[in-house]
Amino acid sequence: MTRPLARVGLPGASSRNGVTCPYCFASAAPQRIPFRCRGQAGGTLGCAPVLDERLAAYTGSTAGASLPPVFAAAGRKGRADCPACGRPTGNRVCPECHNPLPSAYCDSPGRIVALVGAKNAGKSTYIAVLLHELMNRVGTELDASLVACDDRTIERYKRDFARPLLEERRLLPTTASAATGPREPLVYLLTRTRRGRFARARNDSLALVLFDTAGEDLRSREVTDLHLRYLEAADAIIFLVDPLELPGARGELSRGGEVSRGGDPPSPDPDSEPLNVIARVTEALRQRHGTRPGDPLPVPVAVALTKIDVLRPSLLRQSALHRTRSGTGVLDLDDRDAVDAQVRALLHDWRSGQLDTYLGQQYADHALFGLSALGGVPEAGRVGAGGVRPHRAEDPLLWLLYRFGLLDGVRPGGT
Ligand SMILES: Nc1nc2c(ncn2[C@@H]2O[C@H](COP(=O)(O)OP(=O)(O)O)[C@@H](O)[C@H]2O)c(=O)[nH]1
Ligand SMILES: [Mg+2]
Ligand SMILES: [Zn+2]
Ligand SMILES: [Zn+2]
Repeated sequence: MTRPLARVGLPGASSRNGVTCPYCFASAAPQRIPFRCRGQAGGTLGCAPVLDERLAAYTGSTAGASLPPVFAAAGRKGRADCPACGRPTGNRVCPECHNPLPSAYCDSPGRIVALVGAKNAGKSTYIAVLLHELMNRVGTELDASLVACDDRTIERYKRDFARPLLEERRLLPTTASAATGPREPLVYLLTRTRRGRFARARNDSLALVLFDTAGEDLRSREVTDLHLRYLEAADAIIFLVDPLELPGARGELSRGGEVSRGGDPPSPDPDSEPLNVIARVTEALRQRHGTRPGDPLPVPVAVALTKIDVLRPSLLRQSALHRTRSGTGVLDLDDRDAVDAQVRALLHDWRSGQLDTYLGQQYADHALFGLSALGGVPEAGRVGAGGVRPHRAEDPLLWLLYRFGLLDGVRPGGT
């Protein structure tokens, strides 16, 4: 059913003592992370830019790779003086690929969230909408900032995600295969300020590393090692499932849902079946964790049914999925349980209970979600008339924040 993955011999990838680079997934001991001179930023007389060959090799282009030099130094409190110009800097970079490593990330490493799903599951749309929600409504609610870690992420988010979908309301083009498409992830740092019991504010950070990769690519030999390393390095997974791909779900579609499929036959490719995609990811994770096949993996997995707007209204009425999330700045655990139970019931009704069973066997902790990134059925390649109106898109991330101790859980029912 699943095919064995080529073993990726990346020294250090399995070590969790160091900082894992969210770009190339190399691991470095915190004291061995080099610095980049601040150069002439802020009108100081620092070093002039030079071509950074490691960064150019990573991005595959010399554009944007002329930067002040990188130097190794022990540093003190995350700062060091450039040996060439003497100016202090706090900018740190990955020793392998020279991409920036934000200091908040170096201080609290080990929280890489990976997003996975078969082709057409709704990944690109979800990335566009989730990031927008985090930068706006949800970010405000959580007292959290979402900051791109590099300029390429800012540009690509605008050009490939936000502008077409959110401004021009066009559906996003199908993601190119990893063999030809962009091989770089979008990298963000989500930082949340929390006030502790003794009123001391503390910032906690999480790296959101989003590869817009088709799950099918994971099977093929031409896929870059990078994608396997990505999965191996993940500390949490958001797994997106298109309910229209589940065998028993078709009867539950509202008419609009059927129209939106455009009469497409279901995908004949067994590699894009949700269970097979998650099984390939599971194998990659096992490589890193070195667990025995019978032992559950410690990585939390959020499994979300996307496009729930296509389900018949009668199915959603009075359901937990249909409600809007309650609570602000906290995770409502009663609501979480209700949604989890409802999605589990749907999976079983749709002859997809195996997916739930498999996850329960393989992972110590998995949670089920239902969401809609668009909030309505698209028509003729465009977002529906009401615009993009996400429903519960942030839920999987809130749960992961809760699991990482960045968000409190409450039971309004009081149990
Ligand atoms: N009804 C509905 N359709 C969606 C939603 N999100 C995505 N889609 C549809 O699913 C298609 C594939 O989405 P996309 O994000 O490109 O999937 P990817 O291949 O996983 O990146 C889109 O073109 C839309 O037609 C949603 O929230 N609701
Ligand atoms: Mg895509
Ligand atoms: Zn790196
Ligand atoms: Zn310098």
